[in-house]
Order: sequence, then structure tokens, then C-alpha cells
Amino acid sequence: MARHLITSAIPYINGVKHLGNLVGSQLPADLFARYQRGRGHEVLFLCATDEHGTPAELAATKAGKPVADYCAEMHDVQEALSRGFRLSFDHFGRSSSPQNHKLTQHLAARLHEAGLIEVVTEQQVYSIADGRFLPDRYIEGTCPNCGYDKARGDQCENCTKQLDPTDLIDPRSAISGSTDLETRETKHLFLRQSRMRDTLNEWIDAKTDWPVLTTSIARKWLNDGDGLQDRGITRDLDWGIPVQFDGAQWSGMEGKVFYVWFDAPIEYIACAAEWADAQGLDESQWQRWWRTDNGADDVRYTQFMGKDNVPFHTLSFPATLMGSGEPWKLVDYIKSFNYLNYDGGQFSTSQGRGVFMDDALDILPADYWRWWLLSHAPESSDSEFTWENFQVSVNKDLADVLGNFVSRVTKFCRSKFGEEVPQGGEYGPREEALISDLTAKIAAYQAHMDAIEVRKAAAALRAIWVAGNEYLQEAAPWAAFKEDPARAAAQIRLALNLIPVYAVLSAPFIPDASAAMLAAMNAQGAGWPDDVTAALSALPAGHGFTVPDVLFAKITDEQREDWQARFSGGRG
Ligand code: B3M
Ligand code: ZN
Repeated sequence: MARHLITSAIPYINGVKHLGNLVGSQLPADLFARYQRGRGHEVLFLCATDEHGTPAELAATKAGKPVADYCAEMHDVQEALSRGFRLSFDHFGRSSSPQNHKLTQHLAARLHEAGLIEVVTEQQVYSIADGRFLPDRYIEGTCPNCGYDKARGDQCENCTKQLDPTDLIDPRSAISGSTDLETRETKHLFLRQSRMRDTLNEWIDAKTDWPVLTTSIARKWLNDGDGLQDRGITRDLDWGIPVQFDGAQWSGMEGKVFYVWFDAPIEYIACAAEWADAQGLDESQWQRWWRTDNGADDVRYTQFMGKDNVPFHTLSFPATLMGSGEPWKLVDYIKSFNYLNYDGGQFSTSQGRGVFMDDALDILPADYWRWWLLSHAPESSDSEFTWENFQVSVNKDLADVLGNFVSRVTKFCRSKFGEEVPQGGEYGPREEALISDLTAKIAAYQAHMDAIEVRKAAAALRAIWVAGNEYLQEAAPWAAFKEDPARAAAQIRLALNLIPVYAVLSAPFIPDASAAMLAAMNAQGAGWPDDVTAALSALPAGHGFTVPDVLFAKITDEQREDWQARFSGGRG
């Protein structure tokens, strides 16, 4: 049994996430976690809300709430939505947790001891109209690298380059829009990550199996000269983790907090501590996932994220962990995603453009969205959500192929043999052929899931569903029943046995439908079909079942048009 530590990029607290955010990290991470559990492996799957920094403060101001209250409320909202989408986190934590405060301050102290932190007096952008410094997202302007005119002070969303507020061309305040800005002197702590260039280069070079999207972004910023420049890890903000080292104030840093991108990835570790604490487990229980001196040697750690998050996970966070000199588990594989676009443009949180997680669940159950999003995941390039495409996928794949198979088989059996697996007849050459075909197809599906090739895995799963339909079409038990009822019984016995096999294989994509299929077949204990022959005889003659409700309703043209109109404007 292998042990899989799986983390999804932790979503900012600043509002409900859209489907583009969901498919870029949390949803594929859930797919992988469910798959590994299905294969019988031990999994710790973690996510959290990212609650510090300017995104949190700006959103709280907009909502007219104290930032702590805003974060507490939004954490619960996001947690409820992740349950709605059936994201199977072992723990959904908070980067503002006491565990993260402690660990962030601990790591800062170790980095300081290692000589990797220095005090830098720097020029910072100060807004006269707003009466404050403008760190990170409090400032916007034109990217010096690509010319994008809505780049933020911490990063350009368009080209993924990490920025400093003073890099921006034509800067303006994100609070007031004021361009009446000046630079003033202030002190900050810097992480001397440039000293780790060789170590990081070697580490990335060894990752020959990583997706090109991940390594190309890492190499671009690693070798670009200034991608790995020393960066400020403190900010002039009220809300965040105070700049203390193992609990002692760093003099001169009063009133400052750590930069959100310093403490956010540390939450991956703190989240495991939160998970253990919530169950009354001792420290060794989370450390066996995170400390290589405490049992994490044999852990396989996989991270999921959108491409804009890659530099922080391939450079800054590893620099923090390696630089600490402590034996922390480093990531083994980073799966990153391009962007999902919405109907001819971009999904946009600020403009409320696209479908957001709460709206999506108002319209249709989670499985419909999960299937479309995962089978169209933006892996090799950006992909696009359109209502037409969504309708076609749901109606064909889910309703016509999978749903129809289950409904036909169970209804036919009920009408001819009753609601139990029929006896009589034997599997013959056609059934043997199906078994060997399925064995090959399941192996292909597993290979894609192991490699986290999400679209290919979805296509392989669909091919497994199609094989069952084709078998049914060729075997034609409704015709066989008239001449040779025993032959029809054997065919239906096999087809009924396929339902739990489909349910188990499909559970990572469509967990609710899978549970409904297992419940209908009274087969909740069904395991992974490692041996297809055995799996297709698992339900013996006489085993009772019920005809399930319609698994997937088709999306009508009228519904599609309604939704298209409803989501054409921005969100209120
Ligand atoms: N919160 C950005 C995002 O939500 C950021 C990820 C942090 S991962 C440690 O896309
Ligand atoms: Zn740019």
C-alpha cells in the first residue's frame, strides 16, 4: 500500500470561486485522491482557505466587515460549497489557524538562523490619497514584462511574472484609483532565495517526469536572472501573521505581518497539524506525512494548481523548506493547469463573469459539472466552457451512454426475470471477448489516472461505458430471451454485474451517481476490479437489486438557452 499526500492550491478567501478556479486545482486533486483511495492506498488530502494579504483585506472592506469576521464567514461558505461539489478533503483548514501562525514563525526563525533572511530598507509605493502604503494587490498598473495593463503589484496574471509594486508602469491605487503616489522608505525582511539558485536548479533538473507546463514556468523564472531575486516576505498590513520568530518580536517589525505567499504554502503543513489536532491525534500522526525523519520517506506528495501559482511552488516554497535546514517532505509531482475560458472570454472574479460554484449547484447536481470540467480540463492548452458543449457532453456521455445502460439493463431484468440477478446459462465467447476488452481498457484508464492525464482518463472511462453498450447491442438479450431464455439470463447477469464495476471505476469522476448505482445493486462493498472475470461474477444469481431513479436527466434546449441568458451578464 502506497501513501499519497495530496494538496490543492488553497483558494483565496475573497469570495465564491468560479468553475475555472475549481477545475484548475481542487477538482482534479479530488479526482486523484478518490482514485488512489479506490485503489486501496492511504491518502491524506488537504486544502484550506488562503486568508491573508491584500485579497482578504480588499474583499472585507468591500463587504463592509471586519476582516476576521469576513474570513470566518467565507471559510464556512467555501467549505459548504466544496462539500456540495463532493470534494473529499480529509481536512479543509484555514491559513489563519494558530497552527499556521506557529509554523510560519518557526520556519522564519530557522531561515534566519541559516542566514537566509536580511533586513532591507526599501522604497515602497505610498498613496497620498489613501494615506497608506500600497502593497501587492493594493496597486495595479502595466506589466513591465508583457504590457498587460491590469497587472497587480505582486504578480502579472497574464504572463505569471512575480512583480514588486515599484516595477509597475503607470501605477494606480486599487483602493481609490488615485495616481497621486510617491515612494517612501520602509524596512522589510527579505528571503535570500537567490542563494539557493543552484540547489533549486538541480532539484528541478531531476524532475524529468514533470509536466512541461510546470517545468517550463519554473525554468523560465529560475534562469531569467531576476525570477529568483531576493523577495520581501513582510508587508505593512494589519491582518496576517505577526513578524515574530519563535514567538519573539523582531524589533523594528512591529505592526508588520508576513507576506501572504510566504505563509500560504506553509498552510499545507499546518493543515495536516489542524487535521491531527481536530481528531486528538498527536504530533507524530501529521509528521508521518511531512517529516522525512518521522516516517514521510515513503510518502508520494502531489500538488495541484493553476499555472499562475507555479513559480511560488517551484521556487519560493521549496526555498523556504530547503533553506530551513530541517527534513521537510518536498513535493514529488506538480500537476498544473492552463486556464478555462467562459463563452468567448475569460472567467473573471472581479467582473463576476462566468459560472460560480454556488450558481452551478443551484442549476444541476455536482456530477454533471464534475464530468464536464474534468473531461475538458485545460491541460495542454486553455479550454473553453460553452453551454452547447456542456449540453452535448452531459446528454451524450452521461445520459445516453452510462445512464441509459444502467436503466436498460435493470428495467429489462425486472420485466423478464424480476428484481434479482437471474440464474441459468453460462458466459460464452462473446462474454469472454468483453472481459478481455474491458481488462485492456481498464488498464489504459488506470495508466492515465496514475499519470494524472485527466482528459485521457475521462476518455478511457467513457470507452469502458461504451463497451458495455456495444455488448448489449450485439448480445441483444431481448431477442435471445424469445429463443433461449437461459442465454438471455447469462447476458443480463453479466450486464448487471457491470453496474458495480462501472460505479467503482467512475466514482472519482461522478461520486453521487456511483453511490446511487452501488445502492441500487446492493453492492456497496464492491472493490476495485483488479480481476475483471471475478468482478463480473461478484453478484450471484438470486442477488436482489432495485431499478434506480434516472441517473442523469438530459439538458433540454430550453434550459440551455435560459442558463445562457441568465449568465450572460455579470454576477450582481
Ligand atoms: N490563493 C492563489 C489562488 O487561489 C492562491 C494559491 C495559494 S496556494 C499555497 O489561485
Ligand atoms: Zn505580464
